[in-house]
Amino acid sequence: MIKLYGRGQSRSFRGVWALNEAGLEFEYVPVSSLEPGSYVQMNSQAKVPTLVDGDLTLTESAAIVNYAAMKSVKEGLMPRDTVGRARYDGICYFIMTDFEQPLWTIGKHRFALPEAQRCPEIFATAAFEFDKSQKALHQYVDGHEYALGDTFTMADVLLAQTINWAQRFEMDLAPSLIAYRDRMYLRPACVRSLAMVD
Ligand SMILES: N[C@@H](CCC(=O)N[C@@H](CS)C(=O)NCC(=O)O)C(=O)O
Repeated sequence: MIKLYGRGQSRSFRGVWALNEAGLEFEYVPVSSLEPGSYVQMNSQAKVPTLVDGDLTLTESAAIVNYAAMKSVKEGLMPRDTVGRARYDGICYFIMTDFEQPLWTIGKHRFALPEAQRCPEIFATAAFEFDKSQKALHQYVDGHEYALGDTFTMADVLLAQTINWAQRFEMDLAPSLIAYRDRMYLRPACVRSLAMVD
C-alpha cells in the first residue's frame, strides 16, 4: 500500500489531500512517529513529504500530487490534452515558485534556519513579493470556481493549501483568495485529510 510520510498541515498535506481526491488507498505516517534518524534514509534532506509506493520513493509535494492524479481512475484531476496540461503546468509552476517562495522565505527566517543564519530584514521584501504574486493570481481565481475554470484539478490542492499557509502566517490576503480557499477546504476529501494528519 502507498505510504505518505508527513507532518501536520505542512506541504505534506498537499499529498494527503491529493491521494484522498484521487480515491487511492494509503497509509499516512507522521514523521514524528518514526525512530530518530530513520526518516533521512528516505528523504536525504529529512523534509516532508515523501511518498513510498513499492520500489518508488518520491519526494517533492507537486510531484506527489501529480503521481496521485496519474494513478487515479478519476478523469480530469490533471488535464491530459496538450493545451489543458500546459495551462495546468503554468499555474502549478507559478504556485511552486513565485507564490510559495516568499512564504518559505518567511518560514526559514522565522524558525527553519539555524538562528545565526536568520535575517529579519528579509520580511518586508518577502511581504512585497507575496503581494505581487497574489495579485497575479486574480486572473485565475476571480469569477472562477476553480484555479483552471469550471473543473476541479490538483492545481486546486496546491493553490488552496498555499493560501491556507499564507493565512497561518497572517499575510494580508485578498478576500477573493480567502473565499476560494474556504470553498476548497469544504471539499469532502480535504475534510477527510484534515482528520487524518497529526
Ligand atoms: N520543495 C519541497 C519542499 C519540502 C519542504 O521544505 N518541506 C518542509 C515542510 S513544509 C520541511 O520539511 N522543512 C524541514 C526543513 O526545512 O528542515 C516540496 O514541495 O515537497
